[in-house]
Amino acid sequence: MSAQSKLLLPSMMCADFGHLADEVTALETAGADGFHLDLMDGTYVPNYGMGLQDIEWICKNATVPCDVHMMVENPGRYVDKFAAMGAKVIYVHPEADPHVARTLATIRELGVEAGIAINPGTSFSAVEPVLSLCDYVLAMTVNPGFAGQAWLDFVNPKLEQLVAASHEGANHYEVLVDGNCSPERIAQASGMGVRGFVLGTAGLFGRGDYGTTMAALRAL
Ligand code: S6P
Ligand code: MG
Repeated sequence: MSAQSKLLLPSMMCADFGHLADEVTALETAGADGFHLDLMDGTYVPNYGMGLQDIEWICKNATVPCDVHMMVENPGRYVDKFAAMGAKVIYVHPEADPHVARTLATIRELGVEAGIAINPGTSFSAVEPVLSLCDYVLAMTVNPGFAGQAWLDFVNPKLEQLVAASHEGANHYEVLVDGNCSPERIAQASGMGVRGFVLGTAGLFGRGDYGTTMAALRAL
């Protein structure tokens, strides 16, 4: 696998919104490589979050890059909003977008890195045609919409396929995982060549000091 260090990305829907500014500072001090910001429309996934104002505030005030994970129908309608907010990466779900190739191209034209987020039930072959349009691939190991779910083991072979194809032919993307990134799962997926991890309740929040926790995850 790559000798590059892991990307550790706290999922801010799991943060304490009563102290958002303090959370951002504490996580940056603890060594976060970026922030993962989830957008949910109550239609594509059965949940709502995060507020546009929250996403904008974090994008504009964080000193590390921000990724926006759009769990919404027809995400192409809104990518310009997140580009204007300063997102470094925008992820869209191909399952939610009838013209995902166009949306990925638009994201890049807006000067943002493009990514797809892939549901557990979506196969490697279903996304293979658009992989060359991606800078990042976010493999979901839980069904999107909620924190605190169990890792779905049937996704593991797809992680290996995505890593194997990541620098083949016209492809140049990094593979990240979203969902139940516990220390054990991070160790397992790192061994497969997965580069980055979205940290929610399984790996970071509610587990004591952020710095100690993140240092332990980085050392795995
Ligand atoms: C929800 C979202 C995720 C969660 C993250 C929570 O589907 O896309 O980013 O915030 O998966 O992590 P955990 O460790 O609670 O499963
Ligand atoms: Mg997410």
